[in-house]
Amino acid sequence: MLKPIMTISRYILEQQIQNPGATGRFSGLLTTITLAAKVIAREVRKSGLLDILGKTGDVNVQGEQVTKLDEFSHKVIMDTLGRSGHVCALASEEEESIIEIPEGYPLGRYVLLLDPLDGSSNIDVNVSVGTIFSIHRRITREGKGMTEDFLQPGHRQVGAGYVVYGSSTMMVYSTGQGVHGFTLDPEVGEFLLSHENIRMPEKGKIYSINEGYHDRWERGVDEYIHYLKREDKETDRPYSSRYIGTLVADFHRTLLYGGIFLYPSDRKRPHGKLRLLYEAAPMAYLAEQAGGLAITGRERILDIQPTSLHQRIPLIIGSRQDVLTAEKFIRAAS
Ligand code: P6P
Repeated sequence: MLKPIMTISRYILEQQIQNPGATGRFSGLLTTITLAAKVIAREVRKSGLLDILGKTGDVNVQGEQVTKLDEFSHKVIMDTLGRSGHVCALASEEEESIIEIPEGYPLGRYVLLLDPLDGSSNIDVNVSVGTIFSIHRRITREGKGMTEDFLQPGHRQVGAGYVVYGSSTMMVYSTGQGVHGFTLDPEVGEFLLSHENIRMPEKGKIYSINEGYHDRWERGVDEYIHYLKREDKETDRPYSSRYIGTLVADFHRTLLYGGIFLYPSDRKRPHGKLRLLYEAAPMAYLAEQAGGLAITGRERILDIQPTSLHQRIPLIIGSRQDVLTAEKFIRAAS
């Protein structure tokens, strides 16, 4: 029996129909993001065959080596979304300041924040990478978007999602009505609904953290990770350890299988490594929409009032019970 074919474009429209006040602009923005994702997916899939692997020799605002695929993904998104008429400005991990819409193009009522290619250092060894996006309604009244349109707490996002370029290409997003996953069928050239209403398990059996930084961890994190490693049948311990080193891939596994991902603050990085606006906040939005939690270790990610575009934040995210246990260890030790 053939499953009904539900494309992401049709799903977005069906969600819009359920929202009587919708104008279709937000649907248009989401659909344009799927176009950019398809173009990036095509290049990622062929990257081993094209002169698109490796580094450009440039360093981005984060002080990180820019890969050719970073640059390509950034350009694709700027070209498609920048001229879509849906946004009044964009912000990208690859650019120091916000990106204005080219002269002559209409300004939309949303702003879009992106990590165009998360985990790009993994691309040369064929490990999953991803694109992360976050959407806010503009707060300035008119004209070009301003930085203040971007510095909004995560709970005000109107949409967020990611694309994971792995064994298959999947797009996962939420607009506040649950979390839904779509798998790209390259022959059809469409993202097809494959995971409707994803719910994160209440508790998992996998923890994900870069153990190489063990000596830098604060005591509460150290004690929590040791707790997960101790044998205890009652509480399903020890947990398994999985760490891919690409946030999108580590989060995608946590979303589907449950468990916990941690990139905590440590002695070397008192604010952690991950960026609040276009990494932690969109993932926190998805986690909570799927029944999970996301904290810094002491406060809810979605409550944080951003102070700068590229600010870093500690991230502890995953199954509700696991995140609450981690928070208990961290609070008890501080
Ligand atoms: P580390 C990739 O560079 C990234 O920004 C995230 O995708 C990932 O979770 C993290 O950094 C990995 O950092 O320090 O463990 O290599």
